[in-house]
Amino acid sequence: MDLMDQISQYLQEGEEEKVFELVQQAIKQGNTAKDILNEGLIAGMNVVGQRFKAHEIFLPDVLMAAKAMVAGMEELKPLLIKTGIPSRGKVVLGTVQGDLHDIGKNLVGVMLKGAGFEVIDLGNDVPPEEFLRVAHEQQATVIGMSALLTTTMPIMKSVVDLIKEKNLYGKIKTIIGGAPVTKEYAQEIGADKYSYDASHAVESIKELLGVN
Ligand code: B1M
Repeated sequence: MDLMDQISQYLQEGEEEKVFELVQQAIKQGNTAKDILNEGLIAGMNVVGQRFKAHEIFLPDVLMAAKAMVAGMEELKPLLIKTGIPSRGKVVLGTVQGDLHDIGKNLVGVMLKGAGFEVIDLGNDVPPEEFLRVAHEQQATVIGMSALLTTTMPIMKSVVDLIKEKNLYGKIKTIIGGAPVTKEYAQEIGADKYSYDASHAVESIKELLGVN
């Protein structure tokens, strides 16, 4: 089995230490952070999602896999974040209210920092007003929202509606993402951008802010 498949396999089994070690090994062997992330960690997590949906595994298994994913991501962080780049803009980031899934959101944060953006990460379960309050306080021009549950997606609309209500539409831009979110949904609720993954989110935010 190749190293990426092993990372994926151990992640599926929730073997945190093994994933950590193998990611270190993959880095030493010269694999790129992007490949380790996509072909190892995310590939493994996708299988976990499918097996959970099919009731082949249960919530504690998903939690263990998530912990293994976080362990692997910790090793990749320094490779994804370059230091000393002047700030290209401020982004307020969070997983919306009622939603505790933060792995994808954290990845978006890491990639944004890597691209030189200042990220104010509000964590998960973030109420609409909190996104607005912090964006206003910090004079951030972009709000990034993540949702992994179909039931929490409407909170994204609440944030956009609140922006409109406060006459800040166009001044504060929004970008949304997460597994159930689509481009069509972004258009429907009036979000400025939708991104399907963390790298694409960086490109979209650059477009929103007119930086390259
Ligand atoms: Co849960 N979960 N989960 N879960 N979980 C899903 C989302 C689910 C699809 C699993 C399934 O049934 N197949 C399902 C949702 C069904 C639905 O609504 N359609 C589900 C469910 C049902 C639940 C619970 C309700 C289970 C229960 O309690 N019975 C519960 C809800 C808790 C809550 O939030 N209130 C729950 C709990 C959990 C854990 C806590 C165990 C754990 C989360 C741990 C954590 O995040 N710290 C967990 C996990 C790990 C998953 C799966 C397996 C994996 C999610 C993940 O981290 N993927 C997930 C299945 C799946 O998505 N395939 C599932 C890896 C991550 C890198 O991808 O987050 O998609 P993702 O991020 C991507 C893109 O989406 C994008 O970039 C990232 C990649 O580069 N992206 C953005 C994300 N945010 C973005 C923001 C952007 C731009 C791009 O701009 C700002």
